Amino acid sequence: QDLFEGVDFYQIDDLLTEEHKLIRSSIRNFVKKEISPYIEDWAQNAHFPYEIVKKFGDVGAFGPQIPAEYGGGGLDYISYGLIMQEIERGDSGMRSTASVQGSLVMFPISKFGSEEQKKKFLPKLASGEMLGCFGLTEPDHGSNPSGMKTNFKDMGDHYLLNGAKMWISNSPKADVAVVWAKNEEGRIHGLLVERGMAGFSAPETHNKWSLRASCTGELVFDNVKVPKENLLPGKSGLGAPLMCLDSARFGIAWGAVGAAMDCYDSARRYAMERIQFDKPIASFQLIQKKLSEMLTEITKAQLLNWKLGKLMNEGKATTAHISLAKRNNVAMALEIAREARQIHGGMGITGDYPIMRHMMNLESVVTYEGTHDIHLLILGHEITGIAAFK
Ligand code: TGC
Ligand code: FAD
Repeated sequence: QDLFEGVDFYQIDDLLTEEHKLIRSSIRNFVKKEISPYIEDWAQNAHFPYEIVKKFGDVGAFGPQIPAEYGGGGLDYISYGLIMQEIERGDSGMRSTASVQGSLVMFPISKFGSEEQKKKFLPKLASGEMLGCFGLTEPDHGSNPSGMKTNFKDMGDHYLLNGAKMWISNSPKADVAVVWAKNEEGRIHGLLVERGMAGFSAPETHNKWSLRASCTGELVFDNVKVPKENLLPGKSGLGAPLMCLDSARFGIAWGAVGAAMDCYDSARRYAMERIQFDKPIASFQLIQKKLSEMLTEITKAQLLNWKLGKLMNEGKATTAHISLAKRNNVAMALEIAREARQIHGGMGITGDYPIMRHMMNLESVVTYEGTHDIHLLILGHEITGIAAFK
């Protein structure tokens, strides 16, 4: 049974509007009803529950921060963050499905798409009638996407796309893929590649120990004829996908707090109930230390997120601001998951508690959307003006 009520030690709720709290409570209820009762089974069975896509659309989880004009939610970034936080409290893989759709598929179409592309794709992506994915990473180019090999040639009346992407969330089930590829001059552009185009396939990646309820796959392009009207006209260069990542990484900074809260909540309950040496284990100082540190770190991360949300709303957030929060909060959540696992003792490795699932999920979250160390180097670049990546 999902008894979670939220973590708000510093009355951070006072910083939220009534609308923020309403949105959070509607998504919290959604997670209690539609995700928490089933997630352990889905994850154990490596099952992506495709029916969740329509349900996410109905509850407004797809593109809440996208302008309302084409079906987005028209909400601010704090609302978006709260939605990601609540979904990831349920499961990081479920949050992946929602954040890829909103920040990595709807965002680029909304920012860089033509009027026709917006009309064709955004309402269906928002409602969950369509699922999308985002193809940047390649087998040989993960942290360094600028080296990508996927390319397209101008054939007069269409483009010819070749190459492959790897580790793509949602790809096996996606109706449309936002694919980043180089033209003949080596300039990166976004192309909308649709399911069913000849030469395009999206095989699933199996045997993951992490994000087991999310479907991950490849994108393979073998002489795919892409209509010219499927090129995103509004922006080219690596800056275009990196702008999308700013939005998605922001959502992850909030999502990680959700996963951390769930681990903390479960550990606190368990510590109060589990008797050893004739006392609840919560009586022991070492357990109290773990719980106190968890609450401290969650509270710090909540404040970080709230202020980052304000900066996003004001258009003042930089990539480095976002890197700091994504890096800090995901590492914090992973540490809390590990400590919570200790508090649960042997029970912590079972599916009776959410801990091990969160812990394994967070091993992906700490790597995708820029690894822990890449975000450190983004901050190092900001501090010194020297890019240490290359
Ligand atoms: P760099 O030289 O720094 O930048 C290239 C060009 O982009 C411009 N730029 C930006 N523009 C807009 N917004 C931003 N945030 C921007 N950041 C950079 C920059 O000004 C430059 O423009 P120009 O005109 O001079 O060309 O690029 P670099 O090649 O040195 O790379 C920097 C680095 C390493 C930080 C970057 O490549 C990086 O972030 N790497 C990590 C890759 C990554 O995060 N991949 C994520 C893939 S998607 C994913 O994981 C989804 S998981 C989703 C889920 O399931 O939830
Ligand atoms: P690498 O880049 O090979 O890095 C390996 C190690 O080397 C890391 O520790 C890294 O920090 C370190 N390293 C690399 N360069 C440097 C450097 N200059 N200095 C110091 N250390 C360095 N991608 C998408 O495009 N779309 C998706 O939807 C998507 N979903 C994903 C879902 C899952 C489950 C996973 C696991 C990944 C997903 N990714 C996606 C890919 C993800 O973004 C990449 O895994 C990530 O960017 C790292 O790339 P890589 O795995 O190739 O690791």
